[in-house]
Amino acid sequence: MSHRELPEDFIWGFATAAYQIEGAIHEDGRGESQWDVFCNTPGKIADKTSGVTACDSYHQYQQDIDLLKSVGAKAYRFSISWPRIIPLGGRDDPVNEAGINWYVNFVDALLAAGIEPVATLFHWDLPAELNKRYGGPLNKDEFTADFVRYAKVMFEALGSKVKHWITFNEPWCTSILGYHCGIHAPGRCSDRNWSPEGNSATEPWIVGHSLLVAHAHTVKLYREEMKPKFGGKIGITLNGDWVEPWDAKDPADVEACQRKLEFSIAWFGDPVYFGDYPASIRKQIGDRLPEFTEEESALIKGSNDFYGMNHYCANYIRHKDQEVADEDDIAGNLELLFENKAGESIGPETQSAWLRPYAIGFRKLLVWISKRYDHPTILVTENGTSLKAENDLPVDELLQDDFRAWYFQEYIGAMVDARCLDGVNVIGYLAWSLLDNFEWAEGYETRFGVTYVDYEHGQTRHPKKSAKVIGQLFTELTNKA
Ligand code: GBH
Repeated sequence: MSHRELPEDFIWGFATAAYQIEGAIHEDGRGESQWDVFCNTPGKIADKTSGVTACDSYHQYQQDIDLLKSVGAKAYRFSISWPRIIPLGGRDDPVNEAGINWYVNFVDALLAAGIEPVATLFHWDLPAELNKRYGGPLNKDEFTADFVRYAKVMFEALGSKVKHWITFNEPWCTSILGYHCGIHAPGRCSDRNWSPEGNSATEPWIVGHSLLVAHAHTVKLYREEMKPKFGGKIGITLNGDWVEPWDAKDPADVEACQRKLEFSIAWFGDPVYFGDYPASIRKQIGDRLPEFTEEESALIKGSNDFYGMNHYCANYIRHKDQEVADEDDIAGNLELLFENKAGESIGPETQSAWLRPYAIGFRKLLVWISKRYDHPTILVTENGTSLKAENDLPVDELLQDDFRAWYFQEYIGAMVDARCLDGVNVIGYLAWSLLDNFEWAEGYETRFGVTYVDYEHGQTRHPKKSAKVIGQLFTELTNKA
């Protein structure tokens, strides 16, 4: 294939997540989510908001589908709210038919519009009851059994309609943000000024382990019971940013870059493709890192039909001189910086403190993943940006989001290069996000949508320039026969 073309069946579209867009948290028998609890805890969400209404997509889903159609999108990634399906969460708890029906209707509406559904089973909204009962993913066996049962219920309801399934969205975020920094639900960490409970040195590693084991058992079930009947594919979505050395001439910084990729990506990727954790993590974390039993290791190895890739930005990495890493270090004993030794910035500021665009990093990371895991099929499940102070703009200016349009042009271009020039097997791309939405601890002040959502006037939707730009780009890229 020559430069700058994508196949006609390239899966492109947009992504969202249930808690960030649905609202309607008390409707149709939905149970309590750990994010309801976290948002109700004073001091946790920047603008003191929650997902109580969000984008109201529970009611306005047809508008969402119309938006997708209007730009020509081929696919839509959404997540399923576990507490809508099994309000208390557990394997012996009642299933809520009304919750299941909502997703069945929604998927039927997507299919009627000619849009392929990509479903995520877990985008962070754990039924709150499971934390109370046994600590959620801190308890591997209970969590795995409950998650597999929930997955089975959804496979049975949607197995004939949904052909791409994602077990967990960004296990790194669940583990680190939820149990190390405590800035996401359930908000646990060692800092007693922030959380009454938690241990930042041990719990993230336990939680990550549980998620991997639950993923493996869910994939086994899908492959045994669903695949023969319906075909379809299943994988896990991992987040990961690119890295450049602070001092490219210092081998310790170059080495630290690899370590950073291993601590953020290979922590989950290596078990999924090789059956065990990277040596660098084992070395630093020692016996705080759980071990896979032989059975678990065999089960988890090879448990991706495709690699779900979320990617946003890049950092400069500088090694630390201290020999022994701090006990609560989770990055690989190094510093993340926005400037290199020469004082050059990695990319422009956005509204998100962690996000600096650096599009060539996307291409480099696609190649890195492709090499490390022997050319897996990659589905980009998220990529996007916020804009500095976008929320303060008058609406007419906000709709002209040139910066976001530029970001997507650069990043999609980098992906096309990775596919066409480097031979990376990327089969799809889902932009984050279809809508401005509840940006977790940052509330609604940070917008990631290609659609402006007017929270003050009935959550009405107004497409931004970037929506059209993405539509045009993919239409061109996929139409060159
Ligand atoms: C995605 O995560 C989420 O899947 C999505 O729900 C969210 O809305 C979207 O990004 C935009 O944020 O706080 O300095 O430790 C993105 C991956 C990785 C980005 C961790 C924030 C936090 C770094 N995230 N990162 S820090």
